[in-house]
Amino acid sequence: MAPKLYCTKESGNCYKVRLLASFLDLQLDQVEVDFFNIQHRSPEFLAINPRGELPTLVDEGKVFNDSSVILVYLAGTNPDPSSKTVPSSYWSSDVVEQASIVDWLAFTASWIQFGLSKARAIVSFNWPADASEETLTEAKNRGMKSLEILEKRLEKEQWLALARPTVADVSVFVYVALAHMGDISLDPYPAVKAWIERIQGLPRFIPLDGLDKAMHQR
Ligand SMILES: N[C@@H](CCC(=O)N[C@@H](CS)C(=O)NCC(=O)O)C(=O)O
Repeated sequence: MAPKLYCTKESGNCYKVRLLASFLDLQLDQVEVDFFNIQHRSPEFLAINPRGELPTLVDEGKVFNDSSVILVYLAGTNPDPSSKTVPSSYWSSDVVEQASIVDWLAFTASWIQFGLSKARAIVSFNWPADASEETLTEAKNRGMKSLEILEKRLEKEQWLALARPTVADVSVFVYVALAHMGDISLDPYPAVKAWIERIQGLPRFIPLDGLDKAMHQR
């Protein structure tokens, strides 16, 4: 049976999982959760993921509550479409290489989540509705700082870790590509823009369609 992905269509964190699944040619059974009507905080959903967050993946009784963890699980337990070797090239069986990938997953969880992702949620979805101008400014400043960090890295490297596409790139990519939805321009970051194009050129890339539609403009 295909792993069950609880997701919502506007969510970049959910898209990361769908993108990796496409790169790996994996089928997912997608269950749409009505985020803006707060279905993710219903007792039924909290019984699956007590954090009340999307995405959540359930595979043969195992539950994964976080996009980075889901990426590691899927990339680590499946081969690339072209090879029979597990783990796929999006992960590694070497612990030092794993650590260099996890470094960027941690960057996503702190810098991207509370910077570019938060600015997009406030500007384009009015989420949370009570976010102040100060909160938005903090998110945008963090977002721009994270783009500076990425720019320096990508001036020297084609990919974030291991000199090949990995879950590090999949994880960081989406909210960077959607920075404009948080009123942040990518024009000062040419190496970041070139990296976005490289990811979009990978075989089996799926477009951001639908993710780039705002429900609200501040
Ligand atoms: N660290 C989590 C963050 C997930 C997250 O914040 N998801 C959002 C949707 S994109 C959510 O469910 N937020 C709950 C809320 O705001 O009530 C991950 O990367 O999976």
